[in-house]
Amino acid sequence: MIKAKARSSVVSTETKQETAVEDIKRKSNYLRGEISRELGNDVASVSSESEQILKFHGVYAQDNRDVRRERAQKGEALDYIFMIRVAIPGGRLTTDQWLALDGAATDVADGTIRLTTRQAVQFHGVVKNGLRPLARALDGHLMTSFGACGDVVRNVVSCPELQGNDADERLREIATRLTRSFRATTEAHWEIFVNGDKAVSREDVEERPFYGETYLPRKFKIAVAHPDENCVDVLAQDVGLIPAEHPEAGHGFNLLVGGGLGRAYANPDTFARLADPMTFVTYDEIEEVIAAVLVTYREHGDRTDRRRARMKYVVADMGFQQFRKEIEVRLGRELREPLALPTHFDADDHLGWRTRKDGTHQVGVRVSAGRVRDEDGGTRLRSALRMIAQRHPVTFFLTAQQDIVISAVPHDARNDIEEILRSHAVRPDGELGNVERTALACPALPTCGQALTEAERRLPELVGNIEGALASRQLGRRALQLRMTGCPNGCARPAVAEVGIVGRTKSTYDVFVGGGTRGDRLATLYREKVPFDEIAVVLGPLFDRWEAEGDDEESFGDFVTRVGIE
Ligand code: SRM
Ligand code: SF4
Repeated sequence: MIKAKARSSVVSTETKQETAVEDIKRKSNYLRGEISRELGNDVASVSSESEQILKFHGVYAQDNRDVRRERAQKGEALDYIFMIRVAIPGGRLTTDQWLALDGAATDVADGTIRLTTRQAVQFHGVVKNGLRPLARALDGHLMTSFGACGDVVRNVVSCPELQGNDADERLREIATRLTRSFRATTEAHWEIFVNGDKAVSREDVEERPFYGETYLPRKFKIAVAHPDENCVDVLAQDVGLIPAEHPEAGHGFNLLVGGGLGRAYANPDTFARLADPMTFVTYDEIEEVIAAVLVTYREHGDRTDRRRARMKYVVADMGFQQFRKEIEVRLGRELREPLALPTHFDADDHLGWRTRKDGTHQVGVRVSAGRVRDEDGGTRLRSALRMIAQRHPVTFFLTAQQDIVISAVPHDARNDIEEILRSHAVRPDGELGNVERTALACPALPTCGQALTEAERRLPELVGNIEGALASRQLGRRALQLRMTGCPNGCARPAVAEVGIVGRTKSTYDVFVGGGTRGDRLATLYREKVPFDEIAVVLGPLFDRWEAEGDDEESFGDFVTRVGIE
């Protein structure tokens, strides 16, 4: 059990009332609540209390927003569906696990597998009586949705190159290790979803000290970057870890705290924030220091306003130096100074064929907006991945760019995998457009209850418009990082993108520019409330200047930051 002392040097004077969610958590008997009973009834939806607790189990209550109006006009109830997010530490999957996910997509979901920006997997369109069979299928293949959502440490993200690293087992296993160390210990999920209802009233569970009966004020995100590249957006995390070697302490990690990208229009006191480097930790110290961060967050996070409950606000409100001191008080010792951050940190897209040090091969495959499916008359990626998993004992890595890397490919399997991809119309990376290659979009409509606008469904069109605008200016060969979301929660991380398109009203978007592939700079608001069809047009003057004044090697984000935007 990880211990962190519950003492604090800062006393809160807040007397505002806690949100209703806190009471729901407290009364849930460690995440049980009434879920078991409600899963057994014949109502298509669940109560609002169960909706909150279900999130900890990786389950989101949604409705199909495409048919909302039509059903309301007919006086019909909403079309209730559930989204299930499966936590995949470091995005690593065996072929057996992939085939189980593929089967579930047909058996209980809408026929698609959605790869997320945090290397997890989502199923959409699941009906209530599909939840238990899905949980059991996952459990049977050593996977779970438990802890993929909710006010806990979420799926731990890690660069696929670290995960596939044969030289250092500690780095290879780091995401799994941190997942185990910070996963809630309640047995609720297995009782309710997997093994039956045998211990619903049990109250003697010992939960982790940094969770307790109300868990964290909000979600908490950890990512482990590669020492040389930032495909995981390590500065956007509550805790970011970058492998490094300390002159005296040896191998370990630079540990950063206080990142987060979500904002809310309704609350102007919300903002995106990049993490600050806090200290260097050795392998032996990681859990102890993160546990101290979690206890500090648990005590100081704002439980009166969920929009302002993330740890970045604790760090910002307390001040980074005071926050750091707070951790030292809890640990009872001084923290080491952090080391300098890497300078060459451009994100690797991990696409295309590469030969690994051990002589095996890997191929990174682009998955548009992370949606693995078979398109009518188009790319049949789902069938291709199924066939590869059935024929070859490779390893799959999901990336934080919503893509998939087929790794550990023996030399004699390479041709067959190439042929499978080709015959299913999966385009090789060399044929991808320069914007298409790294563009991200969140699911948004019709499943996301928070979406103001479209994102995933209109990404291909937006990519086409922007690639067209670049091509018309001799910029067609230049890469540009585009990220699009249906609201300012920022699930596809537009706040650190070269071009971030963020849903603002039902039919307009805010346009941000100036982030970049190093992920070390926040984008700036360039134009507000732009209709979809005008997005590429309003970017035109910036593209003109980039073409005329930019250096050949200068990225769009670096250029607009250097010259400033108007
Ligand atoms: Fe997210 C909420 C999808 C990564 C910030 N996110 C949601 C929900 C669950 C909507 C909801 O609360 O009802 C979305 C589900 C929609 C659907 O129909 O599937 C959703 N978020 C996603 C995913 C699937 C987007 C994707 O395109 O892949 C990503 C799943 C990650 C995972 O596997 O765990 C996803 N979300 C992110 C990220 C990026 C990241 O973590 O690297 C962010 C910004 C970073 C951050 O957390 O600051 C992000 N999501 C949010 C927020 C804003 C939280 C805040 O600070 O206020 C919300 C709103 C909320 O939690 O209430 C949110
Ligand atoms: Fe939904 Fe907004 Fe996240 Fe998109 S960014 S998935 S619209 S919460």
